[in-house]
Amino acid sequence: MKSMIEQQTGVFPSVCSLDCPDQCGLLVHKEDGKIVKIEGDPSHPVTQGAICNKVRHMGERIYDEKRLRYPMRRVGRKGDSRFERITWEEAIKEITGRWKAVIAAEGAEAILPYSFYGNMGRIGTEGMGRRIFNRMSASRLIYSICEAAGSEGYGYTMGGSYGIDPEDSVHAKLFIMWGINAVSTNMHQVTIAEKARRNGAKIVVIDVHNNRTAKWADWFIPILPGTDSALALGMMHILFAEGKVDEDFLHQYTVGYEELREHVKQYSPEVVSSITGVPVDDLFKLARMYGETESAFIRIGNGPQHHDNGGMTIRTIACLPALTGQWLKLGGGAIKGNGGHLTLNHRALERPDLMKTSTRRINMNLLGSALLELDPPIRSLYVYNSNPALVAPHANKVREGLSRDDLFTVVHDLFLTETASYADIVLPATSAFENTDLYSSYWHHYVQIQQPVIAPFGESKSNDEVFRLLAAAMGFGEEQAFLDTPEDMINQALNNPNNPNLQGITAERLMEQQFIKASVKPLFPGKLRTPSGKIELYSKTMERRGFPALPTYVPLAEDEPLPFLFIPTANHNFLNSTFSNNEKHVQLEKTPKLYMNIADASALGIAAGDAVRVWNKRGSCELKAAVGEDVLPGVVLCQGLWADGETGKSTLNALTPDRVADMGEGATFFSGRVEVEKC
Ligand SMILES: Nc1nc2c(c(=O)[nH]1)N[C@H]1C(S)=C(S)[C@@H](COP(=O)(O)OP(=O)(O)OC[C@H]3O[C@@H](n4cnc5c(=O)[nH]c(N)nc54)[C@H](O)[C@@H]3O)O[C@H]1N2
Ligand SMILES: Nc1nc2c(c(=O)[nH]1)N[C@H]1C(S)=C(S)[C@@H](COP(=O)(O)OP(=O)(O)OC[C@H]3O[C@@H](n4cnc5c(=O)[nH]c(N)nc54)[C@H](O)[C@@H]3O)O[C@H]1N2
Ligand code: SF4
Ligand SMILES: [Mo]
Repeated sequence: MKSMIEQQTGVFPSVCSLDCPDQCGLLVHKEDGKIVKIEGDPSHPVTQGAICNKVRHMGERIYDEKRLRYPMRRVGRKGDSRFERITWEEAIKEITGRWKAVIAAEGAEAILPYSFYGNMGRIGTEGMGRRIFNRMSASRLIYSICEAAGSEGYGYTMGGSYGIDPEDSVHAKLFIMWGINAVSTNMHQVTIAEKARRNGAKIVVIDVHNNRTAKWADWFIPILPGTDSALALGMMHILFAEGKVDEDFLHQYTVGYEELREHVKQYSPEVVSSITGVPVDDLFKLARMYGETESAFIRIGNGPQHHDNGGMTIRTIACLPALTGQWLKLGGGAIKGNGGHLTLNHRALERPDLMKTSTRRINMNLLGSALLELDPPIRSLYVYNSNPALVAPHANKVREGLSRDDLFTVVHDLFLTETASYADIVLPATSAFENTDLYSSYWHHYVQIQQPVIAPFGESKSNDEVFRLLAAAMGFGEEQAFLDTPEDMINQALNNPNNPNLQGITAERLMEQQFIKASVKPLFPGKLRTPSGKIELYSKTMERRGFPALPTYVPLAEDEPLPFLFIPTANHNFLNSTFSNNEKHVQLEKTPKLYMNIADASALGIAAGDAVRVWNKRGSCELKAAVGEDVLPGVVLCQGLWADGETGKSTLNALTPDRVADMGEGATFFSGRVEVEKC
């Protein structure tokens, strides 16, 4: 049979590669060898034929005239975006030549790979790339930019990234969307909630922004940023006080509920209201709603954990379902992330055993200081699947680091991103539709495969191919780890003796079936992967590590003493910075806005539509004011990681702090303070 690439016309099954929980099944329509339409796969049980606007317009990105076609070498100053065309042979020779010299002079720790999940394919992100840098014993990256703080926090309570099957949430009667803009960032959770709503379910949104998701809710509860743990503790106070807890469940499946009962007495409705800005009556209403609804589901988003106290906040919210025994009710419980259920065999995939010595680990949230301050210094940076000049905190510091003349930087991407403009060598990447790869969602329970649908664009190559060329030129090409094919690696990753959920799923079966549901069992009745095997309301591990053992409200760290807390979050039509350089998606978003409360705007003489400057000691941005009541006084908020554009003044991360959160060395994008003035 002809491969999908060879078939010039037809409809081909595929999977969305973007860093999005929905991980949709797709149908890609081709005519004369070109993608002409992308739609949701109607046979995929979660996607059910519906996909987002972003990916319906993905074709425009795949064939965007700005896409990189061949390798290039820098000819201008760093950041100037002036390059000349070179061949792949020249590129590989130059990169490995420089690496060999760096290793001879200063050791391989002077080399730092920097990557994230611009393409969620496990082979492209965690396969050959991890193997080659392990084999070289390069510095190791800590992948902490996204969910690290919340995952550690949730893990203390629940033993790992384990929640319910989102397909079961259709049976819930109450949805609490807690700090997640799901209409934009998890659309199929919204579809499922809509179905439940037709059966009488109510939808509550707790957020700092009256955004699309808040407007869709039955009840929107605005909250002051970084105070969510206080709200959850206030709910617990009322649930215990009014006898709305499930004593049997607490007794059987939790540890520390008696300590918690005493501990939450201090979080009276009045105290909590003054911390959170949520009125006392609303607090009672919410707690009673939660305590009295037979099946209540909490979808915990990224918002609350991108703060200084993010880990503790998520750890605290994660305790709520235990109080009312929700985990035993169909559709009840929570999802923060579900990655734990689909854990692959990372040792087999990434081969940490290839490392000769244990090398230093570098937090990706601190890229600026890593490049400017580390001793011994980083001499070479290799970036793929990520655009740190836009997405990493304290962007001006990152760019100062990238500007270093003595830093040899390679960027592999589909576009000449802001990061690539600082590269010495730029390599063109294939899109996900041009590769073979394995996909496992961090929300639903399906494992999926991508097989190439179209031929590589120009001279572009996949991550996997580039790392093989680099490995060969480094002299590792004949070692087995670098001979494994993508199919071998998929099977190695799926063969995880510690995860029975994946048993029987193989590359061959995926090629036949496209997606396969892992056999995930409900969490309860059962034993968790916490030290006690139970839900840890009281955590001895946390105590040992210097945290309060019980869930606690910890105020945000002190930033600069400026009037506004600045929340730069995701938008509807981009995916992080992906699409921010594609005309179609930019048109849909129009312009970067700064949402502010009318009381604050009036005091500063700012009207809707005015150009405003937002600044702090880290940097400044120019945005357009959106004035109203969508955020509380004292909060300003924007959406979308905008490309530099003409003015180069909309890099929101120029303002964000590179402090790390309380847990997981996570990012604190939403805990910075700013001043605002009319331009
Ligand atoms: N369209 C689109 N979809 C995406 C992405 C995208 O950029 N665009 N990004 C993808 C990625 S990588 C991720 S991690 C997810 C993230 O998706 P989400 O989990 O939705 O995360 P965010 O959009 O960062 O923030 C969620 C919400 O938290 C709110 N928030 C901020 N601070 C607080 C707080 O202190 N308390 C409360 N209660 N709310 C707060 C924000 O207003 C926002 O509405 O989405 C993925 N999907
Ligand atoms: N202010 C603020 N900053 C944030 C966030 C926020 O909410 N607010 N969100 C944070 C979060 S949650 C995350 S996850 C990070 C995401 O940060 P990143 O992971 O850096 O995400 P993207 O901006 O989408 O950049 C991915 C890049 O990978 C490239 N790419 C795609 N596929 C491939 C491939 O197959 N090979 C190669 N070599 N490249 C490829 C894309 O073209 C794109 O340039 O951003 C974080 N930054
Ligand atoms: S970005 Fe998310 S919602 Fe859109 S197609 Fe991809 S997985 Fe589905
Ligand atoms: Mo993320």
